Amino acid sequence: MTRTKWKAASRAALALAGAGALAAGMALFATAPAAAGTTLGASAAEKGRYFGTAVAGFKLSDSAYTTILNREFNMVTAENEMKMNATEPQQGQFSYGAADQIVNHARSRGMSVRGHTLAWHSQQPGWMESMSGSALRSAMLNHVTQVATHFRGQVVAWDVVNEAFADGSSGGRRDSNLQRTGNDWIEAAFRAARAADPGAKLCYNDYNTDNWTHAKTQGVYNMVRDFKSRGVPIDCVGFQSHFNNDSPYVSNYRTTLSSFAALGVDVQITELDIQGASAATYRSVVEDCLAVPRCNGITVWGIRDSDSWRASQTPLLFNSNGSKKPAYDAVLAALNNGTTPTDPPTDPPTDPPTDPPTTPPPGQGGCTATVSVNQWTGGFVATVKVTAGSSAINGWTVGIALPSGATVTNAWNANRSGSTGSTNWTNVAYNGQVGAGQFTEWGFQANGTAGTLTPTCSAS
Ligand code: 9MR
Repeated sequence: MTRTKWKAASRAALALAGAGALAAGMALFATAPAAAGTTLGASAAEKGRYFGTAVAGFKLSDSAYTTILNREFNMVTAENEMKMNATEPQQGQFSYGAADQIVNHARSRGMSVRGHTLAWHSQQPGWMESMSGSALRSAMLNHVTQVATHFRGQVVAWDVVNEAFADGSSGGRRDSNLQRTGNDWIEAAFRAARAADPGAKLCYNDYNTDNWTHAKTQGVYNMVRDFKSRGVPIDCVGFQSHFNNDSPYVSNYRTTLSSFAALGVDVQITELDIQGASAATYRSVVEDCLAVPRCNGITVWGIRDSDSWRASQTPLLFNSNGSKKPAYDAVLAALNNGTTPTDPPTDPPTDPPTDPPTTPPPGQGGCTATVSVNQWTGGFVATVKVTAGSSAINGWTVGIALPSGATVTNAWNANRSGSTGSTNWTNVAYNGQVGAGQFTEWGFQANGTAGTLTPTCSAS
């Protein structure tokens, strides 16, 4: 909690105490600031974000590795196991064992999963590398459909298309067998992914798109703007953010993140590593994400330096022996916002609640819930945003009355009671703690018609 937030929380607590409404949980809150998170995942969750890592399936038998993974992270990306060559090694023969192992490891421990990746010019299976034209287009779309269907409901976001733009000054597409099937291959992939898993956020993911002035960044930006204007189903943009001496962190990174977010997409830092692991640079990256409300999470590309694809650059948060590096401390502090010199511009208003004294607000500063619906004939996906009020909350309950004929079939990032009529939803382990003014998102899929949904929210 920042000093500003703590002051606001104290004032709110005192106001309520004066009204004789001191709840048991509030007594704790009034005497000490809410504990800062002590792990990356918990601290990110307090800011309504996640903190993830790439996981290599064969390392899940290494207990030093899984100890850190299970303790620190609440989002997982399969480093290689969901790529096209891993999931469809022979055309039409799908192989999910290695990916399922990672997904099960993560989800059974309350972590979420980012899917990486459905369509890419690299790491294609041999049979696909030698294909072209309409046969390749069909094979690619079938791959997207099959894989997204297999993981439907288990993956919160997909890198639908990876690295489709060219390096250098052109700002255009990269040449590849997929690109040669027609410029619309990317939007075709997104439409197939949406149809197969309407509940997953669909992202475009790339590297060297961090510098706002680079042609490649502008090329991706123009594509996303075009997709949004034409209704192509894109929800998010992933910035790999592999920073090194040739492609360093730049101070306009925050401008890049906020400019993309202004197009109406979420932004995520998907493969972060920094040559030499400068603590100051890691801190800047985290601060930049926290300053952009739609930057909803950060994933580092591996746990220990020895796990990195660029191990000799020692770019990660843990030494090869598993100990925390100074960069780890900087990231945790930035997430907790404890030592940052200035508060990020997203701080909520500091006024105490204005409820009349006879109506104690729920929880501490309470919460609000809003819902957005993506309706199609016969079904819909509802994305629900829970925003904490003037104080941090430790848990939330959302009530949603569904119209007759609507039946929930699937949900993510929330526990559910009821699937028709009055439904009640509570936080899962990793998204109950939401900082003052911050938010977390979850959702569900249902048959039928949503109509107008009016959620209620109460905090604990
Ligand atoms: O870290 C991955 C490494 O184990 C693989 O050998 C490599 C093969 O292409 O892919 C690495 O991950 C890449 C990711 O999938 C996409 N962005 C760049 C990553 C680093 O190369």
